Amino acid sequence: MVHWTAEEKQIIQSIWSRVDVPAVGGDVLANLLVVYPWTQRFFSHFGNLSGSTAICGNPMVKAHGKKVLLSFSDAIKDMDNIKETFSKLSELHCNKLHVDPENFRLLGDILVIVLANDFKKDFTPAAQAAFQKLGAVVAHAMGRQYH
Ligand code: HNI
Repeated sequence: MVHWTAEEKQIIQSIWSRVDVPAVGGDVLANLLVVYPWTQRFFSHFGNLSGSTAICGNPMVKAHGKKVLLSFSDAIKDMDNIKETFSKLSELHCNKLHVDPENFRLLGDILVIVLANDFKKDFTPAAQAAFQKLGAVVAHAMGRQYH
């Protein structure tokens, strides 16, 4: 089981309490689609994804990004049970959506970049390390039902 120090939990929870989940979720997914364009193939039913302006303004991208980030909120509420929190979603992404688990790691990295940009100096090196770890733990949990 992953061990979280009291400090890591505190840093993550205090930053997260200030995160605008719908806005950051939209930004994270939009950035993923712009920076790693091969991820667009999973979202061809989302309408216009031709270029960064279209992606960033696409309401389906915003709505879906919010959904994804709400799962991170669930993980943060119960940091010692992240595997269980993601077991159904892992199954869905493996069996139905066929998303390569490497993409989960990319999404976690983008989340760190978006938070660093939003929080500036408040996103300390310790906060960066804690969120990097959270991204890795979530990616691992999301990849668990793959076979
Ligand atoms: Ni993901 C649906 C959470 C990464 C492609 N995804 C969801 C849903 C949640 C979710 C929640 C909605 C499920 C439902 O409707 O029951 N996704 C997460 C989380 C991560 C993640 C927590 C990362 C850690 N998903 C990704 C990545 C991709 C991805 C990296 C592709 C590159 N997800 C999808 C697709 C759907 C999806 C595709 C279905 C979208 C739809 O509405 O058609």
